[in-house]
Amino acid sequence: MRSKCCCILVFIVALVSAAGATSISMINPGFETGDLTGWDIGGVWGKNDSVSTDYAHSGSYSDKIVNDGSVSGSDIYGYSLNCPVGGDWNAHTIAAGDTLILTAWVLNPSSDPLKPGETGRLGISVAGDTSGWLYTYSDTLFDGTLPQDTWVQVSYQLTVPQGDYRLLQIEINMLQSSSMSGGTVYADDFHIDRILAGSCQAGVYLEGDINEDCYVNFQDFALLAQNWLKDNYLY
Ligand SMILES: [Ca+2]
Ligand SMILES: [Ca+2]
Repeated sequence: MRSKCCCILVFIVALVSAAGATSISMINPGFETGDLTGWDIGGVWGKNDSVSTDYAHSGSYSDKIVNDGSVSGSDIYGYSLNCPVGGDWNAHTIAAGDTLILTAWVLNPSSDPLKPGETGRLGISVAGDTSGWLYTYSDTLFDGTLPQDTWVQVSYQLTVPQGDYRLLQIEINMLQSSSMSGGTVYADDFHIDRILAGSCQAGVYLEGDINEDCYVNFQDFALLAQNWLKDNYLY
């Protein structure tokens, strides 16, 4: 009886381990505090952005990033930053080789639509004790061609490079074209998944996982048994 329980326990542990992907908790990912808690720390981590009730993908609030019509310097873009691990330098939760998948929902409002030349991206920044900062950004994920008044999900992923890097912040930004005024985008419901390096989700399969479903079990054995003692050594 005891050995049977042990077998069951080992099987459960194997299933949990095989899951591989985990969500990284964020502070206020849907802006439902009604302000920029978690996003705007001391007014430093955002620009031309605010929390709005104009639109919401879920709940009552979303992030509003505006083009304020400025045409020079750092005023030509708006952005919002979040530190998913609380900006904790010692939070060694994100290891080199892990893959981070950042998703968010964005909306192009008919009341103030994105203008030609305005582009939006997602960003993931990692940093290390000795490696310094690494800022990475997606290609353009949305622009003036985005359907109006419809929430669209956008996604960007990064495999953390080897070294002492770990995740520190994520970002959404909108860059306006020069001499262009107007154009706003709303963003809501950010989410981050981490895929562990060496996991099945990262495309690494255990030897014997013939059908590559992340488990080595009787399904794989059945596939093996189908051809047991057969050969296709052709002359
Ligand atoms: Ca919301
Ligand atoms: Ca399998």
